Amino acid sequence: FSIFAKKLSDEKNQSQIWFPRHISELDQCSKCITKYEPTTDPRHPGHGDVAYIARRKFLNDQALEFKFGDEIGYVDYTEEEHATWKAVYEKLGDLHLSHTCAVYRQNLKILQEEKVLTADRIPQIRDVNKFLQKKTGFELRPCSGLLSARDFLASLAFRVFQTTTYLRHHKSPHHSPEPDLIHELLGHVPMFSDPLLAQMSQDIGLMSLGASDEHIEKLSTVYWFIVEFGLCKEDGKLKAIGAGLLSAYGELMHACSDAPEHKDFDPAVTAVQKYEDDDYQPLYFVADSIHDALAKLRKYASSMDRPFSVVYDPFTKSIEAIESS
Ligand code: NLE
Ligand code: FE2
Repeated sequence: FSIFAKKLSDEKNQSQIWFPRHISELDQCSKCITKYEPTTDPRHPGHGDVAYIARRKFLNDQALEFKFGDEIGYVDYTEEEHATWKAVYEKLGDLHLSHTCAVYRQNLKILQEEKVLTADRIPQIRDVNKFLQKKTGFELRPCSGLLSARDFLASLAFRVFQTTTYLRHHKSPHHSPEPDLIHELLGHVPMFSDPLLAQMSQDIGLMSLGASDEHIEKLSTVYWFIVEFGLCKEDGKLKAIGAGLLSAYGELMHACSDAPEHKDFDPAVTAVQKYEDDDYQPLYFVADSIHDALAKLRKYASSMDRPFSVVYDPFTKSIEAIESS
């Protein structure tokens, strides 16, 4: 028995699953998974649209070049892309006031007042990061598509959010089964501006470091149901906290209506629930509040056994693994 936590010895480190120890090592966490690509999937609205496919590849290739420490370049979005952004932004307008949680509404308002989000122009990631740094220290890092759950969650441990830079196809602006820049900006950014939600996302990230594949699967399912598709109750009404709802007009209405099933958020139950990644969810989890969801998640974390715990040092942006005694 020792009252001092020991650092993991190098020998032990080698038998462990690799994970990034410093924010710069996220450069090794950017490998993409091919799924739902307009080049190969006939269900994709951009399937067969040569110009869209080329544009998407150009933006993805640029994102892939990004390395830790680089300044994020300004992207010259096309008028068509600005128009898609505007269509989504304006259509969501009133629904954002009636169907979203207070945290979202407050932060959206600040983002609009500070002109970080405006209807006419797609915001630049570099400018959004200035705002987020001031609010919670979160930062968006360009990535070139879907990442493995392990890499994606590891980034969250450092308050880094891997962000797609291409836009959804203009033919279907109001729902996209895959993430795109509009979803990242309208769904995630206002929520990452909130200290509790930022902490919750980082906690899920920290829990994932060096975890078994089975635990990664569970954590990514919890992430899916709370950070992407979570609801909460406010004044007896269902309100969205999940980014996947906040950026999709139809599903936002659907989720808060009586049509789908609603269950209380309980991480242990949520972690093994099957989900839909092509269409609207048939089932949503409802938290009492973001605060309550965070408390439940922290309790759940203590039930996930790992032979070590991790400590994040925000000054050096690094992780220390502490062997359990
Ligand atoms: N359904 C969301 C949208 O249309 O913006 C994207 C969800 C990504 C997981
Ligand atoms: Fe997302």
